[in-house]
Amino acid sequence: MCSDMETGIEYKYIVLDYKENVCIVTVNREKNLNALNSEVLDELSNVFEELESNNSVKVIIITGAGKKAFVAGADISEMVSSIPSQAIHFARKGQNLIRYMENMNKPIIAAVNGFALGGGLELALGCDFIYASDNAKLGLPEVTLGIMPGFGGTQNLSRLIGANKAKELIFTGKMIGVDNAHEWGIVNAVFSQEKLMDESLKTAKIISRNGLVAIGFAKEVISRGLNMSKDDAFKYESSIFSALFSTGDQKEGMNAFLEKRKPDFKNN
Ligand code: CO8
Repeated sequence: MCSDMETGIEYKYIVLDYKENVCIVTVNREKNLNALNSEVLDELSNVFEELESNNSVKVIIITGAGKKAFVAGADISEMVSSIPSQAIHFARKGQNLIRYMENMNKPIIAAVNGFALGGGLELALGCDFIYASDNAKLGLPEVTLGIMPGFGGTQNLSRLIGANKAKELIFTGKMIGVDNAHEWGIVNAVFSQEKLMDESLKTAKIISRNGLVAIGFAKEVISRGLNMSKDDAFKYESSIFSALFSTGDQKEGMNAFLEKRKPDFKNN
C-alpha cells in the first residue's frame, strides 16, 4: 500500500510523486511487468479523477515501475478464464479510463520506459504524447493470444499513424523498437533510460508555466476537431479562441509580454 501524500488515499498499485506542479503517476506492479488488472484500472481511474480536481497539479506524467516495462499489457492471468460478459466489462473499464484521460483538461505525457504492449501501448496512446527510452519495445500483440486490442488501440493507433501501419502492427502482433516507433510518429522523442524521466519532467515544467486554461481548451479543440469537418473545426477553434479573451490568463499573458516580464498565470 502506498499513501498519496496530497490526499491521504491509499493505493496498492500506484505511486504518486509530486514535483512542483507536475504529478508523476507510476504503475507499480514490477514483478508482473506492471500488467493492468481490474484493480490497477480502478486505481488509475480514481487517480486521474483526483488529479483533475487538484488545482496544484498542472501536468501529469505516467510511467511504469522498474527498468523493464512501462506496462506489458492487460493481465493475461485475469483474462484467461473470462467469458464475454466479463471481457466487455473489462474492456469498457479500460476504455472509460482512456476516454477520461483524453477528455481531461490537463496534459498527460507517457514516459514509456520499457515494454509497452497491448493495453500498455493503448494506455500510452491515451496520453497526449509519448516519450520513450531507447530500450522500449512497443506493440499490440493481442492477436497472438486470440483476441484483439480492446482499450481503444484499434481506433487511436489508426488515427495516429494511419490504418495501413496500424493494421500491420495489429495483424502481425510484432513488437517494434523505438527507432521504428519514432519514425512512424507513435513516439515524439527517444532518450536514454537514465534521461527519460528528467526530459519528461523538463517538458512538463515548460508546459506547466503556460496558461493552463488555454492548454486545456487547445487539447479539447485538437481532439474534438479531428472528428469534425474542417469547416466545423475551424468555427469551433475560433469560438474557443474568442472565449479565451474572457480569461484572466489572456490579460496576464499579453500584459506581461508588453511589460517585458514573465507572466504569472492564475489559471482563471
Ligand atoms: N499479463 C500478466 N502477466 C504478465 C504480463 C501480462 N500481460 N506480461 C508479463 N507478465 C508476467 C509474466 O507472466 C512473468 O510472471 P512470472 O514471473 O510469475 O512468470 C513476469 O511478468 C515477467 O515476465 P516474463 O518472464 O515473460 O519476462 P520476459 O522478459 O521473458 O518477457 C515480455 C517479457 C516479452 C513482455 C513477456 O512477458 C510478454 O510477452 N508478456 C505479454 C505481453 C502481451 O501479450 N501483452 C498483451 C496482453 S493482452 C492485452 O493487453 C489486451 C488489452 C485489451 C483488453 C481488452 C479486454 C477484454
